[in-house]
Amino acid sequence: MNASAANGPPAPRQGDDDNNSKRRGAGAPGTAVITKTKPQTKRPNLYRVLLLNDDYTPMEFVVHVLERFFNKDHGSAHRIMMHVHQHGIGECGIYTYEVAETKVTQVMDFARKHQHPLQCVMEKK
Ligand code: TYC
Repeated sequence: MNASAANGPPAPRQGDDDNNSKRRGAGAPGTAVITKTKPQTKRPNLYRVLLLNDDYTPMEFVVHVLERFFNKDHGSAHRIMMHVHQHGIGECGIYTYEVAETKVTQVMDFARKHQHPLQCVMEKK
């Protein structure tokens, strides 16, 4: 058995050109920086914000919520409210995670403040 096999590779000596770690960075002879070729446009995860039906929240309150927090015009807000009323659940909008979370919190806080049981949730698309 030779010395290298028993003890691992020999430690590089100061001034030993090819094994000197001080010369291993970009720009050292015989090295190159690998250039990324992948486009840096990653699509964000998107989340649906949904309203749930209940028997107590007034229809006009739900329409107001859709206008106020989801920027719907009165006609669109009324149509979405009626969809939720008839089908039990409906989509208010699609947003990135933090925006969706903020909408849900705003709607839940506003409903609680007015003592309505309206529920708003988000789900990953
Ligand atoms: N079902 C409610 C009523 O008849 C209206 C309603 C619609 C409530 C949509 C919640 O998300 C909702 N007053």
